[in-house]
Amino acid sequence: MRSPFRPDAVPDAAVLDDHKPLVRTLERRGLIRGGLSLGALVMLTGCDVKRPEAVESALLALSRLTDDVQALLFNPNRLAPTYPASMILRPPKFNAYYDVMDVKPVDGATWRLDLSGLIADKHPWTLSQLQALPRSSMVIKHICVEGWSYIGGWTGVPLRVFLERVGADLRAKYVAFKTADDYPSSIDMATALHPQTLLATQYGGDPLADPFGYPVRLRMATKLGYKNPKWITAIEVTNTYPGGYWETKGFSWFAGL
Ligand SMILES: Nc1nc2c(c(=O)[nH]1)N[C@H]1C(S)=C(S)[C@@H](COP(=O)(O)O)O[C@H]1N2
Ligand SMILES: [Mo]
Repeated sequence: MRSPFRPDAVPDAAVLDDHKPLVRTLERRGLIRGGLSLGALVMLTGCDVKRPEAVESALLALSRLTDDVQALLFNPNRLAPTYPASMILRPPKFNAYYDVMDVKPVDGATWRLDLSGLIADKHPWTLSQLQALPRSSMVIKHICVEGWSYIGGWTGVPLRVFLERVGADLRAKYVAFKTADDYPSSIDMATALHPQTLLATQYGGDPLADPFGYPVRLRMATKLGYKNPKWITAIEVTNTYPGGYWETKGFSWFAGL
């Protein structure tokens, strides 16, 4: 690594040409966007572009730093916009890292929610136990990075209520989720405690349909679509950065307001 912001670290035109494939790879992986020049890349990372691994790990470190700054700026009291119930789209739009035909429904009767990490009472929860907790509803916009959005109506126990109930350490940094389809995900504690963060069990007043996460999915008004895991099977409270399915592929971890 060279020290950042050294003008002599900017490579000449020939080197730039040589490394167009690197820039394209980084773009494809979502680490940089919009034809950022290689010179800018060197300025940003302080790295020798002849070592793609160094550039990539520096960009990942930079993106983690951005996550931390965004988490600091997160206002726990600011509410995302909500909409009238008449705007709820039925049925909602589907997305996953595979086709809707390949959704494997979860059996709500045998489903258990496993708990681990910094939680006092780690007993697994059944669906009826979860449904007996106080509920809250919200009509919010779902925004997917693939370029579409819809207004949806979600009901479930606020994650804060659940975390308090099981004696989670609310000073821990992360809440991590596992899902039935192997789509790990995680959020910062401030977002976990935000009033518009629900363990949703209903859409538009009905139980979630299979494609949308039955029996339980995370639904947050303050974050992009991919941060909302469906078919949750386990929750962990931890101080160790857990990452997530798209985050490991270079997408922003914070990804929210
Ligand atoms: N378990 C799981 N959760 C997931 C995904 C997934 O592939 N698996 N995709 C995410 C993405 S990219 C989006 S946009 C939303 C889509 O949720 P929806 O089908 O309810 O619109 O779910 C998110 N949660
Ligand atoms: Mo998405």
